[in-house]
Amino acid sequence: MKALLIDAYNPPSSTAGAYSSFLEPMPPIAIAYVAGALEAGGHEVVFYDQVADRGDPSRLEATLRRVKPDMVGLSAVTPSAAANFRTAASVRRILPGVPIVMGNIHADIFYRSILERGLADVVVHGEGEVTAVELANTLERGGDLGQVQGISFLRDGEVVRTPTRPFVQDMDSLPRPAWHLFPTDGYRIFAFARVREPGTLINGSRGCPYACTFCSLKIMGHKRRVRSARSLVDEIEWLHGELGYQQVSFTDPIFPITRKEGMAFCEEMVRRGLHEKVVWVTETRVDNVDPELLDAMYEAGCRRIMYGFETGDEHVLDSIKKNFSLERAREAARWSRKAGIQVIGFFMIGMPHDTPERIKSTIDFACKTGIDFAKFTVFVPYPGTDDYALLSGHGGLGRDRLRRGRSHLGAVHELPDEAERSDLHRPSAHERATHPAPEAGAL
Ligand code: B12
Ligand code: SF4
Repeated sequence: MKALLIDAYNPPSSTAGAYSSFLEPMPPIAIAYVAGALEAGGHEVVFYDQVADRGDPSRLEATLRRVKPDMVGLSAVTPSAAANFRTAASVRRILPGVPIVMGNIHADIFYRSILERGLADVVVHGEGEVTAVELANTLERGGDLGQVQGISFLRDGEVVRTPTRPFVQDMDSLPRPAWHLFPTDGYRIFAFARVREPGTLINGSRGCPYACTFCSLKIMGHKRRVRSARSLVDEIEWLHGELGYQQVSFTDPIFPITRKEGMAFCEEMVRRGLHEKVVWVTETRVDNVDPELLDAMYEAGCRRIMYGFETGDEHVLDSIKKNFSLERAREAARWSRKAGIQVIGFFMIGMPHDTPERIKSTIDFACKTGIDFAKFTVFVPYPGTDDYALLSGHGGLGRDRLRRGRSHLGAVHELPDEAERSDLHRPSAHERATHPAPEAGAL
């Protein structure tokens, strides 16, 4: 069948406000993975970048009429949900009989209302590759959707959810993301992670064994599943050799997680000489690095590490269950910079146990820890997290607020302690003042 996958246009002002100019179209890796799987499964895939057309409704309509898809796929995280719903409604109006399939975190959680409101015909839960192919095969032959694991759909007006599909265990067996369908010069990596251009994203592992209270990444499970160094470096070789990319950015919540895994990847990069051709950046935890591993990472081409420090206050750190100490965070930053790797610090302002004093400690920590760039975002209690449950139970969270402020622009919740919501906005002004861009031209 012919599947049309759409990256829905989410106006940058709705996710980044005053920082909109930093948001350029970024590689849609979820869609690229689903596209790769569908192609490998024998289906034709067309990708429509609604972002490039800045949501122009006439271009969407022209594309739908030209492509005449048998199925349309959309990908909804919470901040992009409204945009996906708008696009879904247009697809429904223009091509009423064509099934709309929606995946990703927001669809996974709110599948019931999405189906009942007619915003999708099928919601894909969890990891999408195997399910997308089975679903396409089933739709093509007019088979029984009830036989496809890991989906929800409406039958006679009732929501039916099929049994959960087990996660893919052999990560090397996944087809590559279909980057060949996406223009190499059509996207840019987030400014703080951009070292060399063109760059794209790479996924080295899925799942996370930690349980931070603010984290909504449960969609890929608790058990971490890892690709082999060989498979990863094969992909980097392809991205560089055939598609011309000069940088890859890991999308994993944590990469590497162990020294063994990190060393194996670094050795393979050096063995194939790719360390001299491609730079890479990654996000990991401060308690997963040590000086020897960091030296090896630099040698293998790693130029920036993003650490989720989150806060500069020990009490808040404990309350969000990060399970490391501020001292360890300082050490990791020092070791990384000593190895020659720039440090990007992620911080959240306004977590449930924050107070004005604790927020000040976070800003102090960011200023004094010797990191290269600090990114402050206003904490958002995403659906599906412990913090969402906590704040909803508290009466401190209105759904209307979540709808308005879900993208780290403004607080959507009341803090149990004495901080005012306005306190949560100030630190973003510090961001560029105290932390110039890591490299000239990066921002
Ligand atoms: C890479 C990434 C991006 C990339 C690509 C996103 C994409 N959609 O492909 C870019 C840079 C574009 C991006 C942008 C944003 N992101 Co982002 N991103 C990530 C990141 C780091 C990795 C995601 C990843 O590894 N994907 C790999 C693929 C394989 O997994 P997946 O995305 O879950 O997709 C699978 C399934 O969900 C499913 N699936 C997904 N979509 C579909 C569609 C169909 C049709 C089917 C069948 C299946 C399916 O199948 C896929 C393959 O298995 C995550 C954090 C993390 N470490 O996971 C944040 C994260 C997903 N992003 C987040 C946010 C907030 C944003 C932005 C709003 C940031 C901003 N302020 O602009 C924007 C919104 C994007 C938009 N569309 O408007 C939040 C979402 C929070 C939430 N609960 O909703 C996360 C969780 C980070 C965080 N902790 O805050 N992001
Ligand atoms: S924030 Fe990172 S370390 Fe914590 S649970 Fe989420 S993915 Fe894991």
